[in-house]
Amino acid sequence: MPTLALPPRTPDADRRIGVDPRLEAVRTKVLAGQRLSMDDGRLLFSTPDIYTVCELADLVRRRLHGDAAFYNINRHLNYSNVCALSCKFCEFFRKAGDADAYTRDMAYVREQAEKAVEAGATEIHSVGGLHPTLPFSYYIDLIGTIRDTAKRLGSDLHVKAFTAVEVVHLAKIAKVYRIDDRASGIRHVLSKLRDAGLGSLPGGGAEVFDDRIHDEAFKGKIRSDVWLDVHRVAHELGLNSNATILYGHIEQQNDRLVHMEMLRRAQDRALARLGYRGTTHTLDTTGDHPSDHLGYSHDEGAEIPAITLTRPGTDGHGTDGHGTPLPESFALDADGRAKSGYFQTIIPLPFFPDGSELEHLPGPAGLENLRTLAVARLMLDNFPHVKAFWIMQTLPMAQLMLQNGADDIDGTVVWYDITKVGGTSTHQEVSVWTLQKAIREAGFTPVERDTLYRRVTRDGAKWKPTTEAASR
Ligand code: V47
Repeated sequence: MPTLALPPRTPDADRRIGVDPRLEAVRTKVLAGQRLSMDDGRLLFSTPDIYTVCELADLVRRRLHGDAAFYNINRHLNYSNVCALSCKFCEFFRKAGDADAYTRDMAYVREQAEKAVEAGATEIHSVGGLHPTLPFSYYIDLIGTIRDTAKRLGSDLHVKAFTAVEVVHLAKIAKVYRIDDRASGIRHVLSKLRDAGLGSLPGGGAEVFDDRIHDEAFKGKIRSDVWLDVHRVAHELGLNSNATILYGHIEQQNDRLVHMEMLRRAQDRALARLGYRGTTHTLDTTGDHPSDHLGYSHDEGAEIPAITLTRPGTDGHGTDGHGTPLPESFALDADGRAKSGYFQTIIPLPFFPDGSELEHLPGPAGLENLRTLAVARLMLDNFPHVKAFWIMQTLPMAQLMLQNGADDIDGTVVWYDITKVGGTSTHQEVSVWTLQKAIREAGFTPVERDTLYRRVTRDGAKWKPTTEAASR
């Protein structure tokens, strides 16, 4: 029998909704571009005044991106659903020998890459289960096949592939993973993948950074400290990455805030590594978990620079043609290339219980989704982008989210196996026209981006990124 508790109702949910005067202090900070504390975050989650929360998130979003809203033309390629793990929340995994287990060969990968190029895609997003027997060379071939196919057809495809848990699995397969020095094994594998043509890491597998919840719902998956290590090493190697948060299952709202704080801190470090300076800031851990939950136990409470991208004055200069800012941290280096090695976007993922072992849970609904995204925009002041992944949020909800903190809705996708919203089909494709229409209807200007958020100019299926600057 399930023993997991339902998430609590939003406190004060019965009260009539008016302007919450307690949010004035948060507004003052947001207007001044100051970093919000964990207590501010708790208020943003608990106040009945969701309108003000959303208004503030929209203010920050517009400060960064004006009326631009990003989408891309992409394809998801799940190379295998065979997985050594059996996470309770996952409906995707199969065991080898199951009737619907699959592992794609290179002929299939080539065919998908050809179709992607024909459709004008700029990106292939490829993840899969932790396959127990595929050799490391398979993953190198996967990347090489996609890249070579695109090149042969006179185009380019960015390969965004492998969540942190897969990277650790690959290090184990390649026999370079050592518990007492995990960074070197991770670095070895990521260097090989990068040399083969890997362009960036997707944000999956983070779930929620709490060891207790991890052990309950995601047992066997890497914990937060390892997930953060993988992304840190990727950043050190110059690979950008994304981050997700999976919410609305057995976690509490405070767990989401701890997750955001840990990501914010990791991003401070990534940006500092790239040479950007912030204001000195002591981590606010009041009432949170013990230090090991924060992933960086060795410097708990230490002063670290807070690098805030959302302060006033980021607007109105260095514009991208839409009167919107290019924060200094995304300026070009001496070679005219965008500096790389940081988190690009946070992607809040609402939990879908259907088909998983947690099917008895209700999953989050609309307002909770909207609020979580808005809080992410406000707390993650050093993340340039917030993505409303339309596949999981639905397109109408993604439109609302554009008005409440999000600046990106992801792409054309085509096949998506991990969750199936409102049905059983993995074919979940929208046309560029539909994405643009949704963005326009929400009051924004659609901007096609590549994986690294550079604006795309194109002539039919042929495309190239703008060379002058990364788009924040
Ligand atoms: O890591 C799995 C989540 C993630 C369920 O980086 C579920 O641009 C809800 O990370 N209900 C994979 N979520 C998806 C992902 C992603 C998606 C789009 C763009 C990017 C990016 C990354 O999906 C997994 C897990 O957290 N997930 N099962 C479920 N039942």
